[in-house]
Amino acid sequence: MAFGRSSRKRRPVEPVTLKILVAGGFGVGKTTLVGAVSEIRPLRTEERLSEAGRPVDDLAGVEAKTTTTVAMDFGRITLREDLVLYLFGTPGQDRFWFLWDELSQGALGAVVLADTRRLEDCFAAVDYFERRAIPFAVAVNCFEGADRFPVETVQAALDLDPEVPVLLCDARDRPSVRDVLVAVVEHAMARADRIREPATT
Ligand SMILES: Nc1nc2c(ncn2[C@@H]2O[C@H](COP(=O)(O)OP(=O)(O)OP(=O)(O)O)[C@@H](O)[C@H]2O)c(=O)[nH]1
Ligand SMILES: [Mg+2]
Repeated sequence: MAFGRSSRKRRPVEPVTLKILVAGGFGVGKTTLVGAVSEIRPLRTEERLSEAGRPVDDLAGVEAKTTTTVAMDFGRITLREDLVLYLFGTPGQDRFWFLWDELSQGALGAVVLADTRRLEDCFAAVDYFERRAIPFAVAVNCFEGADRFPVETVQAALDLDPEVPVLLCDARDRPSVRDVLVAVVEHAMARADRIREPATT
């Protein structure tokens, strides 16, 4: 039989693919995070920061930054043999808000990256996901020189529901980013389970 032997081999697992957004304020490290974990060469849409944008592009804390995302970042990570995440990094600047609705279509969950030196920059992302009931985790990108706060302080400052995971991370570090992504997926799955099986009283 022509295909006899190969048909006895273990069938490759068809992985579940999930879409995760990576959001947060301007220059908080979204593009860096996607690039750190992606197993494919990440798609980037970077443009050079221009003199014209200087009054609105606040570079405090990220003075070395020379480019900004104008559409999205895209990357992929296999969390398990049967679970692949597609990562969509959003543009950080307010003038690109109109892209968010498009990018968030079909997303399982989101990472909101935060920088404790300018925590208010992530308020808009937190509001966006809360309003649309998209599960998210907050990841504090620990830049050198930024004060370290316990996760409880960040949770309180952002007025988050207690079940929203808050983690400290380094957006440049693959294992650290992986932990954040696992937290988002677990949180989203747990919430989906709760919705499917409402508590019986
Ligand atoms: N020290 C330090 N620098 C970082 C870290 N993450 C990002 N950076 C730097 O901070 C700057 C901003 O990073 P990006 O990844 O471009 O930020 P972004 O959120 O994609 O920015 P926009 O798309 O413009 O909103 C870059 O110069 C990075 O090299 C970090 O964890 N620590
Ligand atoms: Mg970016």
